[in-house]
Amino acid sequence: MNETRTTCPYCGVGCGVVARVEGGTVSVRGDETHPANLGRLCVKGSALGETTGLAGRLLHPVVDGEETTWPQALDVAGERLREVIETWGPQAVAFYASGQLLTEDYYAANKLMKGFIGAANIDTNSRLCMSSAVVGYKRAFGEDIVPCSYEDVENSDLVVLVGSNAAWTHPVLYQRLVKARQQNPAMKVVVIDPRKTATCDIADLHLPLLPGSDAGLFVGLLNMIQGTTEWPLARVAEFCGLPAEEVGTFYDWFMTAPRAITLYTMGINQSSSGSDKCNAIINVHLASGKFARPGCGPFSLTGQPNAMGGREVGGLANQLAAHMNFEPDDLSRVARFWGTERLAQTPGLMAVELFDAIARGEVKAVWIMGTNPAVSLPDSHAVCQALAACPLVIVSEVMRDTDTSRFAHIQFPALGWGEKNGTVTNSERRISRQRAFLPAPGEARPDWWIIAQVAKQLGYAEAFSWQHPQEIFCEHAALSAFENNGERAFNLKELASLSREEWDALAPYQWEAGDFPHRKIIPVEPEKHGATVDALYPLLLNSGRIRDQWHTMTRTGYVPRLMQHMDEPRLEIGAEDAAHFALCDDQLARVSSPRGVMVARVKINNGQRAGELFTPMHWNGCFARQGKVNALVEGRCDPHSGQPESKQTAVRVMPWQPAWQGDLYARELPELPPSAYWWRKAAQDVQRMTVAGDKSLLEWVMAHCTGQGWQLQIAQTGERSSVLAWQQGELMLGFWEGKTQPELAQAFIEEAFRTAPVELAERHAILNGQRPGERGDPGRIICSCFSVGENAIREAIAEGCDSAAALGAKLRCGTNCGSCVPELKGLCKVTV
Ligand SMILES: Nc1nc2c(c(=O)[nH]1)N[C@H]1C(S)=C(S)[C@@H](COP(=O)(O)OP(=O)(O)OC[C@H]3O[C@@H](n4cnc5c(=O)[nH]c(N)nc54)[C@H](O)[C@@H]3O)O[C@H]1N2
Ligand SMILES: Nc1nc2c(c(=O)[nH]1)N[C@H]1C(S)=C(S)[C@@H](COP(=O)(O)OP(=O)(O)OC[C@H]3O[C@@H](n4cnc5c(=O)[nH]c(N)nc54)[C@H](O)[C@@H]3O)O[C@H]1N2
Ligand code: SF4
Ligand SMILES: [Mo]
Repeated sequence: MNETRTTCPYCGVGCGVVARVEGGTVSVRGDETHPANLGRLCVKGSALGETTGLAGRLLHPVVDGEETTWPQALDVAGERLREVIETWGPQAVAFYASGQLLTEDYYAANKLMKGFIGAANIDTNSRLCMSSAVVGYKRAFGEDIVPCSYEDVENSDLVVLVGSNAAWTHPVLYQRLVKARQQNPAMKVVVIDPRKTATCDIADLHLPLLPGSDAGLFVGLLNMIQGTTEWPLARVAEFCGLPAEEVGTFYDWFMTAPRAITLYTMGINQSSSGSDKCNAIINVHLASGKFARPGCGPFSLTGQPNAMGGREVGGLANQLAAHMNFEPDDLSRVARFWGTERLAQTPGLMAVELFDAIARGEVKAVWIMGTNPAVSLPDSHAVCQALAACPLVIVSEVMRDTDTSRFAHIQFPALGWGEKNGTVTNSERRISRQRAFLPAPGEARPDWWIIAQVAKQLGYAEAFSWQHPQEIFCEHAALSAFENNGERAFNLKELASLSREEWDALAPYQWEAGDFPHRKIIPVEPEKHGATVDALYPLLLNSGRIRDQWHTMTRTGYVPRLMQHMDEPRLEIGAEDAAHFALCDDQLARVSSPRGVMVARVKINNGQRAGELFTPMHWNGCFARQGKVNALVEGRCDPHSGQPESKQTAVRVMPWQPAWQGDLYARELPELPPSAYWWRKAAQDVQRMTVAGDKSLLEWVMAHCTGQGWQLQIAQTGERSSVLAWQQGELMLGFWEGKTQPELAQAFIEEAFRTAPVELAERHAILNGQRPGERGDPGRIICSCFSVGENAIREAIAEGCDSAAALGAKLRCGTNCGSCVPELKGLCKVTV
């Protein structure tokens, strides 16, 4: 049977996926045999089949905007890189890589940069993600070792989630927790997050602490464990803005629970004192003995599918390779192993520094692989300016058009998920295979191959002569074991001599964490965030993830099913703040900081603390005009880890009432005039944008359609206008605008684009945007798995369904991946 066992390319849970190709369509299901998920998948994982199409893919090398051949592109890349190195030295070159590369790709990039180009300027998007966690572990254990497994989460008495919205970001692990808690009623769950998130759904206690104040909470707990008095309850309560009783309850639970585990992610790491916060968490586990035994420990969850693999190969600028550092013995060992005399001797530039160095003209060539820094780095206007001024920008990508690739001089087409072949390591140190089950499209090539080819161009053919990823993996494993007499826990000796067949068949493999011979409590002086809130910028903007999108949306943003839950950047704000700043639900607002501005639609949410806003990190220049939160975020970093404080930015907010708003559907989206704001939305078999502006778009749309030779059909009633453009009975474009957002029957309109010719009688209804005699709008889609909208859910509640389970029985919502269950419960509460 045509089935392949592989691994999900999204979050660090690292679920096993069984992919099946039948007649050109890909379907997936959870792999029952994979220890990370035992058959489960979340919404994103189960929609993987819908992301394997080739629309928008980069399928050929591109040099200076022109498609070209591989030999030509490699020649040019080699020549231009050589010129920079010869003129300016190796420090003028940098790689910016990604926790989404496979271990083999990552190893190759690290070896080329540090080992042969001879500078350590290779950093990765993991700097923005878990570099603080790495510093925390290294300071505490002497090595970057995650001391927990998923089973520990299930077998604990107290599960503390800090700065983690796992219900949406590590959904399958969260579902394992939900189940474990059902089976063990004595288990308690504490969620520590300024916002009330979907993760709070199962919380026995939610501590909505002041942003950035987590270290105070954990230092206070350490004080209690150690019996010292510097941080008594009252001081902690004040520092964290929490009621003392609630802090006391948390401390009691922690002290008395036989086993406790703390899961932490971006609310901790993405902070100007993130490393200290990680140690504050690790400290309480070390001091209480809730460590290195089942159900216990400080568990930093990795975000990306291979963030951990990146740490293993040494993909950060301040690591060497295989858990070795820039120290004399390590340097000598790695140089001998790689057979190089050019090994970089000192750490390189970290992400934010790296882009500053590009801006200053010190780094003259940057090769970006598997990440989209024009969107995801803080202060993105400055990042874009740096890229625009950089003499050589090379981008390895799967997509043709991204915010970053718009600056590329050379674009290398990489193989994507389902096509590439290698390994990834998940949050619990488990190495799994990503296997190819689709043919390589166009001229796309594996990232490791591209790196090896460029290495050859630079004269290092011998060290990069691999023919297959298994050879790279075995070399990496051998390096981890090389002269390793037990001083490095990371040791893949057992895997170093796998044959190609054995590597290909490799079952999920968890490496041993060891017994932590070095355990150090690191003194922490709690600090808050570094953002300055004042009269001009009175609010704190928090940013993070939504349930169904992945990062900069290059893969998830084009899938209709994954856009249903939230199809525009929303600005979440509490009701009182909304009233104070004259904002209504669903209205547009401008949010600005001294760095930049974004436009988002207001969503009143009383889960937000007063003075605080939340908006997704995902939207960018391919999906909206001014929807990018990092335009506002400052590049303020942790001094030890270099990780930016992406979670706290001082901003102000103003309502924006555009003169008109509308929806545009077209077979191909036109480029709108600069006066128009737009949000690109995934739709079935047609392109869609919501638009708004101070000047009506009607005339512009009509002129555009006439210019194409299409026939127009126009309606204007009161403040509403609509235009349909026809070509031989086929609908080419539809545009609806009004003072407020027109309500349209989306499915009906999509269907019209699939029908040819459209009956004359139907056309009037289409012009109205409504299916005759039917209520058009299903409401916001809550359950993405079964496309169940809010309207149907509210109706069912009105008819007597009073729980998520009852809704599931009637409408199926929430019965597959379970991610929407918190929202279903929320609707039951509100509506009843
Ligand atoms: N759906 C989806 N899942 C993903 C991803 C995705 O793009 N989409 N990306 C993956 C990646 S790479 C990562 S790194 C993970 C991230 O996973 P998470 O860290 O769970 O996700 P975020 O939404 O970035 O942030 C988590 C929470 O931190 C809270 N927070 C903000 N400030 C503070 C604070 O001062 N203290 C505390 N305690 N909390 C605070 C925010 O309110 C937010 O709810 O998700 C992974 N999973
Ligand atoms: N304000 C704010 N900013 C943030 C965050 C936040 O919470 N708030 N979170 C930060 C975090 S934790 C992270 S991890 C980053 C994520 O930010 P990015 O890494 O910039 O986001 P992605 O969209 O995952 O970028 C991956 C790119 O690689 C491409 N790609 C996919 N597969 C392959 C492949 O096999 N090979 C190659 N060569 N390319 C491929 C994709 O099309 C995409 O363009 O964002 C960070 N930025
Ligand atoms: S939980 Fe993470 S790894 Fe598992 S299916 Fe969802 S996105 Fe993929
Ligand atoms: Mo991340």
